Amino acid sequence: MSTPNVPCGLHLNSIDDLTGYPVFPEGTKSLLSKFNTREIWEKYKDKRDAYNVPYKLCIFSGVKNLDSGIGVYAGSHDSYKVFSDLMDQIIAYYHKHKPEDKHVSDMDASKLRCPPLMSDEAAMIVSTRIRVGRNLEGYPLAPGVTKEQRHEIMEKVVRACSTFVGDLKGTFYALEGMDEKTKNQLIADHFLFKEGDRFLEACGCNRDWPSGRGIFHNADKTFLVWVNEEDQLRIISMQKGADILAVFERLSRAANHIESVAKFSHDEHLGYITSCPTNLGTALRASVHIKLPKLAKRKDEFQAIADKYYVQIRGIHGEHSGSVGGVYDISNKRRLGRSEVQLVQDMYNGIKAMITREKEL
Ligand code: ADP
Ligand code: CIR
Repeated sequence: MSTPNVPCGLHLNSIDDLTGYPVFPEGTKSLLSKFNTREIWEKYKDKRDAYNVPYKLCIFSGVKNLDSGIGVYAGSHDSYKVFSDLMDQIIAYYHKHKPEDKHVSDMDASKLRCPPLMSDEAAMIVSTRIRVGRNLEGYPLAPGVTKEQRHEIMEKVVRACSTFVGDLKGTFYALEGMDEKTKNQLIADHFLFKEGDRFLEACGCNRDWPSGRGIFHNADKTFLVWVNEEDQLRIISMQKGADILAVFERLSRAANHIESVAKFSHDEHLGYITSCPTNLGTALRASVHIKLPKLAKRKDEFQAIADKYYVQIRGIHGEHSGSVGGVYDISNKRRLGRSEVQLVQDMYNGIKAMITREKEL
């Protein structure tokens, strides 16, 4: 028997309120609203993945937050298989990656073609950051992980990080017990994750906050590892200025080192497994904070260049934030089906084109 309709939106508190087929208001654009047909819903509504994460929880972020772009998080690696009728369509639509396609990684920084920018061009770039998301094999992802598992994961990551040497050597700081001033300063300086993201909140990623979360960083804060946020590891390399090659080289060295002591969740088709389907594959976002005051006034042209070079425009205080003082966050848009090297190259090519246009204007 098919279930009655349930109107989606912020009024829904938990998956227990999702007693019927979620119906979205006119104008909802999320991929969940596009692909969660009644047939798919009926097939999965009472199913759980291998780690006992319910289908309803995987879709609850999009059911609650009508402004979601995607609206779906995976509860574990298995969610991508057991809920494949929905997941495959999202992945094909977002990444143009079909069920038979393979993903190949390449983090060899020497293959990057990014000649240093001229000094007036480099001066437009405030800072450069590249991150990859990773999760450990043998555990559920953030929506499904238990408090105990989160602590186990944190201990494993801390142990791996304690083996770094040279410029990567650093210290781990647990979020639990961190004083407010230190925490707020780390967030303002763009080193630490923000709290209370409502998209993550809705699918259970913020449970038990701040227990089991933390941040490792080296003395210069040019290399950081976030632990147990949206993904179990976010490995981050960042510094002031425009030296993209140095940032990528450090990231690649660090990620390879962690992988040599910890096994990441990965498969041939999806690459590195992440809780958000947009991050699958490389889970890499290479960004610059860049001043483009003139180009930014020409919204359509700015967006057209971004589209042409496969880059995305964000505000400078993280996703869903706005620009401050004409500074934008420009990053690669693609994640899956291209290597890490190619994606950093996308970002370089995109900002090169934007800089050229800004100078003409
Ligand atoms: P991500 O998914 O890559 O972690 P967010 O957009 O949430 O994305 O950004 C996380 C944090 O990293 C934010 O504080 C943001 O300002 C900071 N950040 C991103 N790119 C840069 C950059 N190029 N320079 C400095 N900080 C950055
Ligand atoms: C959405 O669907 O809009 C949110 N769940 C965020 C999607 C972008 N992915 C991400 O930040 N990892």
